[in-house]
Amino acid sequence: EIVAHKKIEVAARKEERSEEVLRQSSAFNRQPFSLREFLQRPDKTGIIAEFKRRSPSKGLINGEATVEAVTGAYCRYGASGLSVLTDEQYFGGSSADLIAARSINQIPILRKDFVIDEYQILEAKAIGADVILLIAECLEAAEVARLAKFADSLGLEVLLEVHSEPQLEKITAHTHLVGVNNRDLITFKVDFNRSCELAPKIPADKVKVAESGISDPAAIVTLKQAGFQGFLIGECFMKESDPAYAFEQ
Ligand code: IGP
Repeated sequence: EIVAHKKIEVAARKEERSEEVLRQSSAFNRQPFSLREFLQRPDKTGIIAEFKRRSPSKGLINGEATVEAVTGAYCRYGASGLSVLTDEQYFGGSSADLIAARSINQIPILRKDFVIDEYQILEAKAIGADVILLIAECLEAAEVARLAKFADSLGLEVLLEVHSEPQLEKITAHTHLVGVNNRDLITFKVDFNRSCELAPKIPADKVKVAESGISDPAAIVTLKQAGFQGFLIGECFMKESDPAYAFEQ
């Protein structure tokens, strides 16, 4: 259903703005930051801090916070990377949010959206993103391979999100990071052990990212022991009136 909706949305945007125009945007020619590298920096926390106003599972999370204040503070408190939702329909995000985050932060930014088409990867680059998300649940193996290769050719890193063991077969040479989503995208249930179970099965040359439902430092310690170097956290910060203060704690 999400995929069908995205296809319509992307087709409309293609009409509005040609690939040529995207390639001419000033951000298109900047040198992207490497999330892989930032996640390994000893002076950073390994946290990929997310800006998310609402979600299908939780409804409104934070309607007040501004992207500049929140991402700027995430960055100062040692986030290794930022994740900015650009999906409007389900998450209340936009490209404008990512552009705003880009304009003030010098760390990698993940464009968080449902990517199903090369056009969205060109858009990601044009708005200043460094990393794209590919969700194994939404894409065939051949589609993951094609989209990952395209992103890699533009110098963007690819985070492949998996939720079950068979999806690990969709990992390719162009997948730089593998994220295990603890939240089931259909039932919305968070099963924290998901990350720990799948970690040993992820190829050793990929940087491992644990996603969703992380809300205490003890969980991060456990996940680090399981081999994770990245921790994607949204709601735990965003549900506070001051998301960045939550990060500092
Ligand atoms: C963040 P949480 O539980 O900390 O807010 O989770 C992130 O993992 C979650 O927003 C997410 C997501 C996604 C959102 C993971 N995969 C795919 C949209 C699409």
